[in-house]
Amino acid sequence: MTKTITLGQFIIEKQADFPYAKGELSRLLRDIGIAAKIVNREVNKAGLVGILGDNGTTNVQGEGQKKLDVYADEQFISALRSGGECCVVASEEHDDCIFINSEISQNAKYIVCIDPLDGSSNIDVNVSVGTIFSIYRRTAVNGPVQPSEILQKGTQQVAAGYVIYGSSTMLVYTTGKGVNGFTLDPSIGEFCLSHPNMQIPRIGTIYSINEGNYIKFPQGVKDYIKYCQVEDGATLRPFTSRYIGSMVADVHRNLIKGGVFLYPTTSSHTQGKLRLMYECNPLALIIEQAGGKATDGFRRILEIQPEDLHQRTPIFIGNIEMVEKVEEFVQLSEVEA
Ligand code: P6P
Repeated sequence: MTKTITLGQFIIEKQADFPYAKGELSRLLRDIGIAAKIVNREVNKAGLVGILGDNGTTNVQGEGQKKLDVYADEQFISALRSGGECCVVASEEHDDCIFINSEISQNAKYIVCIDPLDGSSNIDVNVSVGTIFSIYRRTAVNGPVQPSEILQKGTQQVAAGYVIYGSSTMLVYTTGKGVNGFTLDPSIGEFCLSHPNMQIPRIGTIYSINEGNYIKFPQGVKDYIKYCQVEDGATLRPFTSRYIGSMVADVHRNLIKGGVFLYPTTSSHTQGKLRLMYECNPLALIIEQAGGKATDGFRRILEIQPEDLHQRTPIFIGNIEMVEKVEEFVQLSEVEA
């Protein structure tokens, strides 16, 4: 019988990885874990209480907000506000950053970018949804937080993670020293270590893309999709197509089984659809830490210098070998264009 290690115990044990840490990051991760359990409770009973359906409002993206979108956003912001370790929250659900100017947060040194409930269009049909978070340290020692402190490259993240509300609820995170996964045990209300030191399989045979957009894709992506479908035993093709439409779920599956997730530019999303700060950067850090790769077809996602809080980027993320094959097609078609 292996010893049960809870998320809280694990965070404290790993605190030694950061000799100068005084526990603030540990407490911040704990606060996020608590909010995740509260959101999980509502997601799991969404069909039973009046929390399904539209909220009748739209977010900064102009997307209709689901009641659970708003609920999740409120819960994570409340946990970060009361935890005292976070000075700014940038949420998908808000146009501008939320500055936390409370007495307990006056010396807070962390900035959190969050997508409180990603894939929420799937909620009403009982498909996995997720929370994605990214944590940066302030670059100034004190004084009001400047925009440059918020728009940091993904390489500057001190931690990143996601929660997937699926057949079980898992919290997966990294502080730059490997990736660990925790499964929520409802009988004790704790996230317990279930996937230590996660590594993406070196070989992948799953490609994940919304092929309904095929005619809108760049030629290189079209060529890659056809490459996946060609019979070639030596390269394990044809690959399997799997697309959930919830980025956390698609990336999590590939982390476990191997594969590549693609959300390229399209004629209707000329910069890509997925957001850099609170979707692509955190998932890119996790996948890189798990031995994979994440690019926009030309550049490492984590090296993109953000210009705007809600900016979008194309993303190809998964096994190194599969991502590099996508890059090959994308870059070749650029040269030929
Ligand atoms: P499409 C969900 O709305 C989301 O932001 C991601 O979770 C998901 O990967 C993507 O959009 C799905 O987009 O255009 O395929 O419906």
